[in-house]
Amino acid sequence: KKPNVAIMGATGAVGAELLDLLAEREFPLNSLKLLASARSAGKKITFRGEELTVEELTHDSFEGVDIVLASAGGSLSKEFAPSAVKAGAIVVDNTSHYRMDPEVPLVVPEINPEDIKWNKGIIANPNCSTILMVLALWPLHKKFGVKRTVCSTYQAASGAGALAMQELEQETAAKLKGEEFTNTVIDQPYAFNLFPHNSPMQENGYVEEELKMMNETSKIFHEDSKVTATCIRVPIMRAHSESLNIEFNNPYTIEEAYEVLKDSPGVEVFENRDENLWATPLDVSGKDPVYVGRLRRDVTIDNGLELWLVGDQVRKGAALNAVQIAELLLEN
Ligand code: A2P
Ligand code: 11C
Repeated sequence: KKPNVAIMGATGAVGAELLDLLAEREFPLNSLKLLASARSAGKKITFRGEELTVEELTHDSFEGVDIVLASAGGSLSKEFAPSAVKAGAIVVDNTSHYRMDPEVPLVVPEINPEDIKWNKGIIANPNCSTILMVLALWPLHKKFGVKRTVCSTYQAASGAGALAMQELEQETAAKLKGEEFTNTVIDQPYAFNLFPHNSPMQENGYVEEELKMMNETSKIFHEDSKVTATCIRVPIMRAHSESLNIEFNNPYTIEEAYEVLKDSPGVEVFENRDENLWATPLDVSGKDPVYVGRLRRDVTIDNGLELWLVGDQVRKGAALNAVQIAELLLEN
């Protein structure tokens, strides 16, 4: 039987991408319910040629729903996911709220699809920066044994939502005209600027986004992974970039590392060494894979590898990973 699906946060950046992916991948659907805030209730969205009306999210929204794709923010998932589970639905949650809950599997289908089986109604989608990193890290780890990873990110406005993308555009236009601009979504000057990720500062000096990358990787890999991260917000509209410095337990060659990545699901090698051209956010926006390149030996240690990766955070970093989880649910 085809499932009844609901999207929580259907009018947001990830919500729009979820709609595109359900259509593009011909996801089997009996019905599709679009949920958002009261502000959007009544709004029409065309899906596969059919006009659907956005409804206000309430605790009664989940009657008869089999799968909920939740992308409306952590506090709303906290409040509404239990109601969805009570109504008999499985929630694929894109927010950070349930990710580290030991009762909730945290899944990247290319890495730990088997974890879906022990879900108790909620399955968490990892943080976008984590998903992009682990897609490259996992196959290398299986082959050479990763001892330690240092990650630096260059994160786009899309990670902060549709309103942040709009604001970056408006701020850029204003500054080009020499006008004053007051930021309201991102709380500091963003156009022509960059800054450590705008998530809460933790006691140990990391910001929350960095800790998410570190902790989620261990949960996905089912082992204590040594990852340290510096997350930076850059004035890019969409697609996150990351530089990884990886130390392996075992000797490796650059050729072998390329072979591993070429054979890895969800990963594409993208580079043009002769012309010094590598994957950029503009190249990969709207694309599914995580693009890796610039593999080179870290000359300061024995088994060190440097690499560059770029992935569309709204797509594989969020909506695509969630739809892949929903597809696995249907298979099972
Ligand atoms: P709305 O457009 O009605 O505000 P983004 O992450 O791109 O900012 O999107 C957030 C999503 O979460 C939007 O679909 C937004 O709907 C939805 N949302 C925000 N607040 C609420 C709320 N109180 N109830 C339901 N949905 C909400
Ligand atoms: C960003 N990764 O790019 C963040 C947003 O844990 O789901 C997503 C936060 C999360 O700003």
